[in-house]
Amino acid sequence: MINSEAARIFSEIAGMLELADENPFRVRAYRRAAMVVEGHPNDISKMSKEELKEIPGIGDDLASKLIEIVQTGTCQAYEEAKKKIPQGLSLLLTVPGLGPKTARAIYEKFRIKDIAELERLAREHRLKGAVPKIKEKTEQNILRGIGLARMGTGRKPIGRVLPVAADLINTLRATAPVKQLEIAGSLRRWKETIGDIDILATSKDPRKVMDVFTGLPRVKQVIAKGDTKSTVILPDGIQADLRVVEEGSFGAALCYFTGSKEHNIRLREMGMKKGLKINEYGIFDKKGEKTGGEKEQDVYDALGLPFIPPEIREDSGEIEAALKGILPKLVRLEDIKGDLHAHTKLSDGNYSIEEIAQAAMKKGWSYVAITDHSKGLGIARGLDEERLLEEIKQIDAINSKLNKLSFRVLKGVEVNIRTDNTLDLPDEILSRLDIVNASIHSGFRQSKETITGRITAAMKDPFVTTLSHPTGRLLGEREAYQVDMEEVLSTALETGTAIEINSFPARLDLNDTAARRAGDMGIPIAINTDAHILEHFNYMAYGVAIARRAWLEPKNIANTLNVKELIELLHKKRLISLKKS
Ligand code: DGT
Ligand code: CA
Ligand code: CA
Ligand code: ZN
Repeated sequence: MINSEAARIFSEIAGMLELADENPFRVRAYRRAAMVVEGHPNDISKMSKEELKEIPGIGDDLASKLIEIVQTGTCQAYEEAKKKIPQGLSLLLTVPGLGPKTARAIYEKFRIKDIAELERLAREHRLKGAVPKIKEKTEQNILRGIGLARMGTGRKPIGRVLPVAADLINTLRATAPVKQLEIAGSLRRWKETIGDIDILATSKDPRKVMDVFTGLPRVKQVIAKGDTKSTVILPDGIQADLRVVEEGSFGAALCYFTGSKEHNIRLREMGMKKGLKINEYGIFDKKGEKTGGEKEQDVYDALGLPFIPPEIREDSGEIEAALKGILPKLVRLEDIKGDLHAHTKLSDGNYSIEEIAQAAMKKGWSYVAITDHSKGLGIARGLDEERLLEEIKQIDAINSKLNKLSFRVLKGVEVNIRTDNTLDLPDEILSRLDIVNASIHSGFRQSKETITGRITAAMKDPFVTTLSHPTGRLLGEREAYQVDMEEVLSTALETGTAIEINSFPARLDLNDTAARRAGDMGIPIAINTDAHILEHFNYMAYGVAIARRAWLEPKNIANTLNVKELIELLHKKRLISLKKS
């Protein structure tokens, strides 16, 4: 998210001002701003200046700088501050945990030119003793900081990369002489983490395209610049490749650079068996004559295959299915009829039930479930029985107003699964709800047996309709807790509980492989956004992409049903348990 990038810039500015012995109040203002921006739950790139100014510690000036950072990836104040201190020193300030005074002392002693040099000095214990106040512990901290900074240049969660790529595409379309322009690579396949952005273009003036691309203000570093291919580093350490290809090769190149590599290799082998050479330039017959390559479909046509959607090009059975004519009809965003997981300002969301309903209607959906947290989640102002009953009343009132619009607000809750296997609210109240999402928010470090036991116990409750974010992972932040997925899935099947694909970009939980397994087993899957602000409804696209990567069709997805069918499906277990008792 851009928040962490903005926070990093502010904290570097603070460090540089401090070194320049500037007004300590300004230094502190930047430090504080870095902290609140980092911790802010909303994406600052989605906020207006007025909204930014409402953040404590952000005044008019800092709000303008945030907008500048969102738009250009940097701000004037940062660039100017950097000019005032030596480059080696400003590099040292980017190492997390290395304070400005220590950085200056190290710089003055060693005149370091790059981070690798600092790493070597710390590893060889040459800082200790040479620079006052540096002890062995400080050296260890520096090494840890360097490691952290490196992690920032590794694979990135798709939610952090896609908005950057979309922005880049828009800018290139507006400012570079391009004809066709497409995203390829893992991003087009919607992999959950992205190594780098791959963009393909056609143009009458490839050189000019390269000039524009490498000269964009948000480009932090140009790694390579050629006549038809360039590589740059964008804010947040995101790397992007741009290639300009011949129009007659665009389709073949798009197929090649979309990958995956494994999928490409299969296509090339199949081509060879037919006496065809298939590469990024096109399709060539035995005589070496080009027979196609302008359109991506040319490649599949040459092999007698239907179009294979990018999301499943992983050589995990898609070629065989295509040959047999049994490719899945993957679920599309348009198939989704509503969202079964959203938070209002009664718990930790930012909007009212009405505002959420209006936003869901605008998406073209016919229902949305209000699922605030239950009381156990104190930090999220979780609802107790009394406040939940009050919310139910409000929803009833809103629904009677919305009746004519054939839109329904579903009554729900995100009930906490406690560490002792019980649910946070009694069945009497759960039974009054349409949607009960059960989820784990505590005890992440418990054993696999314990956590699996908690989840399966929750699913055995007749009123729990859905298991939410089943593994609790936060991409790049927190590992999944230990859980026996196979047992969770078989319990879901036995009890008739739906499993969620949580679309929040940091979660994407279930992931594609587990979701594919769930679909194969015939478990109903709910693709939910877990919206806390209205813009989060846009995250549905990520969840749908995970479902597509999991080979799921509309029939696998509970929230492609209309509201009546949906409730019938999710309440089947209630009827069964009623009959039993
Ligand atoms: P990433 O960037 O690690 O998330 O994953 P990709 O799939 O975007 O990989 P990348 O950027 O290295 O290359 C883009 C595509 O180019 C890749 O999906 C397939 C194609 N490609 C790259 N190297 C090779 C190769 O050695 N052989 C074949 N057949 N295709 C390749
Ligand atoms: Ca890539
Ligand atoms: Ca690449
Ligand atoms: Zn939630």
